[in-house]
Amino acid sequence: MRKKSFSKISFLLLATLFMWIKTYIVYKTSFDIKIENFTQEVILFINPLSFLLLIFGIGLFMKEKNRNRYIFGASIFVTVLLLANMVFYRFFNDFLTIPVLFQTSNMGDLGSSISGLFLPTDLLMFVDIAILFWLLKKPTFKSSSQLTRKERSAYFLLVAAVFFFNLGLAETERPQLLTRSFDREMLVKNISVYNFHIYDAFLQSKTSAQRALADSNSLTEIENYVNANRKEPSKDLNGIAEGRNVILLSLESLQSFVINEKLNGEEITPFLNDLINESYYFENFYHQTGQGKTSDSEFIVDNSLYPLGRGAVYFTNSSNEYTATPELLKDYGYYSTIFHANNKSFWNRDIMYNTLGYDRFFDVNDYEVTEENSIGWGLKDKDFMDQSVQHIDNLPQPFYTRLITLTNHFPFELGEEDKLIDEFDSNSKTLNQYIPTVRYMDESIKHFFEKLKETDVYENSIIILYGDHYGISENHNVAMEKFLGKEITPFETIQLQRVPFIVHIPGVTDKEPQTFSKVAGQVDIRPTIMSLLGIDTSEQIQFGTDVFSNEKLSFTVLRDGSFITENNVYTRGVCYDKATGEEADQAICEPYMEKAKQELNYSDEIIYGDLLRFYGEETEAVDADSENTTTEKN
Ligand code: GP9
Ligand code: MN
Repeated sequence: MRKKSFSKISFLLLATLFMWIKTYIVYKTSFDIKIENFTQEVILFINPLSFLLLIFGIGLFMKEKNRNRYIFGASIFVTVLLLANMVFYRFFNDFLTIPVLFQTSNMGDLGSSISGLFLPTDLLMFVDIAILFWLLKKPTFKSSSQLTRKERSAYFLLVAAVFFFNLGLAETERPQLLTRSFDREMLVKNISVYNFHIYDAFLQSKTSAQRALADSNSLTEIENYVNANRKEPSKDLNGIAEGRNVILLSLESLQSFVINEKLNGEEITPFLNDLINESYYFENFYHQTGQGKTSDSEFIVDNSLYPLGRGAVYFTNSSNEYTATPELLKDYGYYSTIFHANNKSFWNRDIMYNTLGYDRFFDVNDYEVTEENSIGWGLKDKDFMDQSVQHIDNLPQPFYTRLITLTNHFPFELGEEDKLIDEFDSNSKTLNQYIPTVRYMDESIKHFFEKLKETDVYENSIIILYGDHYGISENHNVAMEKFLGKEITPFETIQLQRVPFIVHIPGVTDKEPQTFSKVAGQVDIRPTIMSLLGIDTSEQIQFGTDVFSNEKLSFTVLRDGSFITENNVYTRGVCYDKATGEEADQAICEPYMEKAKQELNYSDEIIYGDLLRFYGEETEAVDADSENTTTEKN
């Protein structure tokens, strides 16, 4: 374009330049995007350009007087979008998706967490906006005339060229980029945070259509897969807890690295360490949650399905058909409840619990909550346990229940009187405070056991404890390195996704406790419970396996597509040797790569297509006309 053309779009170019530099600075300072080589750095640098030129370019269709105002407005919009991602990333280590944005009913309760995430330096994000505002009034930028058609075409041709150059480069670096949609870091790294949002919008419309297009045939392939991978439950333990109550303790943000660990000579989880010596304990057990955090863990535990790659299934698919544990257990006379002292609508729980078949949800209104017995997110865990046991004592038996703790939640606040161990000393306030809140949660679990033992419920129950998801994100790697005394590589990051999984069966595990090192994940919890109760689930569509089964495959896939096997960890496209933590030959991980992707995709298909609504229907069809259906299946 000639010089004159340039002057017509000088304001646009300036706005683009500002936003471009700003985005790159944010990439480098606020997101943890791993760059492995020079090409990747180039891709990261150029990736915001095509989107910015496009969105600002829309102004070129406007009258001169509106054009710069539009560009100014668009700058504010893009800045707010970027800032929203920055703030979200600070805690969740993840980028925003459309379903997450619609989880507005969570926002009100997030109060203390959100305000704690903003930093004074965030205001710097608006420096260029202020400059643009000032320039908006300057005559040099004001009186540029309309672009000719030719000039406009040339402009958009250039935008397209920039975009395809970027995409081409990205595809060579990362083949199949767009089919691995759950790996958001890869997408942002390669096509920019902005184009990622456009892609996310596309996925949103695609998944909305998926339910409408699904029919009972969609389930056949998945059923075949699940049936082919089904394992026999454990021979020794099957039915060992028949007819007993099931009590699940969902332990907020508890990771395995604190188990049997000390700070300044003091155990961080003394009670759990003792309990492990009277229980079955799995030291290589992984959480499999995504953006839905606690609610995702609940979903996995009750359904043995994976949560979604984007958004929280508790919000996006709360009116689906499921065959969750409460529903299955109803046939065996079980009464199902949830205990959680938070607003009932947080994570859309009230709606989802109904869908899953729970009989009763004891929410914040069922607890006596005062200023004295509250901290951070609400009722302190110890008081929560105390009051919950009183309710439990009055439940009809047998029951299936889950207690969801809260005190050990970011920002990990605790009153002086509850600090039973020192804070850690590092540059991360989060990790420092995490240690005493974990210690406090441990104390509250001890209290729970003591109180429960005073009732006649204890002896007739099995108690299963698990960490819901990580508490310390990768943003605190420097502090974690200090704590663990080793470098946090992508391999270690996966190993940090281990959460405790403890199965306590009074009268059984206290006599013969055992620690298992086989690889397992939250998806295995439901089949394990069912097997202990002696309930047959061979008709169910589930992705997990009874952890006590001898046939159980040592394989667990995480929601971002990373997976763990007996000897290896696969993450971010690299295969690692578990024994050394060093890179291993890719071929070793190869056989599991397809399986990992397939499981997640099948589970997604079930949820997006609401396929379980066809389940009974299909079985009936098989009974009525088995020959026909068999032909269809093949
Ligand atoms: C909120 C609690 C915490 O009720 O379960 O949710 P999280 O932020 O951990 O998903
Ligand atoms: Mn949680």
